[in-house]
Amino acid sequence: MSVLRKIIHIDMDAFYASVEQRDNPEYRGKPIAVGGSPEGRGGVVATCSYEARKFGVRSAMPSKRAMQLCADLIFVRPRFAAYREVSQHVREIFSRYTDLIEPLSLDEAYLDVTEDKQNIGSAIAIAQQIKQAIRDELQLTASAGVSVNKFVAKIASDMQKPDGLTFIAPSQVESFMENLPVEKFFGVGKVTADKMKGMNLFTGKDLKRLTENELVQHFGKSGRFYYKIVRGIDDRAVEPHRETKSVGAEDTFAYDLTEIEEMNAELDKIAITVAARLEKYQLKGRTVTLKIKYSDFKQITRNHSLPQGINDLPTIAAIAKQLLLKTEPEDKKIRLLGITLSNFGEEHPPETGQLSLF
Ligand code: DCP
Ligand code: MG
Repeated sequence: MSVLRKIIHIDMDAFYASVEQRDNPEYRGKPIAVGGSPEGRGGVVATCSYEARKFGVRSAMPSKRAMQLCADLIFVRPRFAAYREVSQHVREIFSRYTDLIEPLSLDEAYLDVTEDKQNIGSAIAIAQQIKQAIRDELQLTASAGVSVNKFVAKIASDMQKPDGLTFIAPSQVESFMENLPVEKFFGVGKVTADKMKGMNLFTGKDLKRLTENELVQHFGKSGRFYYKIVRGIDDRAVEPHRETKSVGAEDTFAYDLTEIEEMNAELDKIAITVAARLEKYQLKGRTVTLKIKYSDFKQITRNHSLPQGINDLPTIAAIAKQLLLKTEPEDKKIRLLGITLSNFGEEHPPETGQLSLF
């Protein structure tokens, strides 16, 4: 039998906004939004302080809408270099306890502390120490989730934000999963959630009534994952060297699309999500891939590569629409569209005076 693992998920609180409030005392206690100003073209909020969240302001919200919700909102230009520096320091703190660190973005990582470097033994104690070090050394707060697998640890870290620490004991995992609303399940988007609710499936407990075959029948390949996860089984390892190879988003439509205008409008929406994710991961991709699934489930992809990496919304949306035009789009009904960016590697070899190592 395998040993139960000890997994921690750490996520910084209101990350960009907290760094700005730390470095600019005049912003403390005030509603601030980091990201595009309402005057700027296509500005969206990257994130906002907890003071701004009270008004309903959220990540990825158009800045104009944010201003309507909170008239006193202060817009702050992002300083990515500062966020990267904090992120590196936080990772250095993690490495005092384990080398099994899987960063998901600048402000988020999984840690496997089943065996820790300092023989502390308690994952809760390690999470407390990490939070304390982040507070002492960086004057910032983070929230932690502690459990036996990645899935539960990640949901747990979000439960008592900000400055939270949530432990889900092995004996609680099963009931925790039973009480979880279906939209919290990994990979369940709006369309799938609505479909589940239409079948009277609202929580993990409801999903548990279905056999694995039934879940696959209704929800495709993901059904297999739902079957396991709802029973608290998530064997995914914490992978320290996993590189992000692609960033994308897709949408399945409640009804099939037949008009090019509708398709373009959907691509504009999907491009917003993709651009926000690229921003979050601080990546620029040189290849844009459009994915189309037709009403007969046949799927095609088309891609276009550029000499330089891009991450801006207008370019992503424009290329996706050009790719769509090459597919004679109005010939067949479309049920899903997706946009992915990849090819993130260095455009030029880094300019260092060092000898190449290979
Ligand atoms: N981010 C972004 N665009 C988004 C979402 C996030 O640019 N659509 C950036 C800004 C965030 C950072 O990534 O500060 C981390 O994202 P989180 O989702 O963890 O959000 P926060 O850390 O800001 O808030 P929370 O306290 O809810 O974790
Ligand atoms: Mg965060």
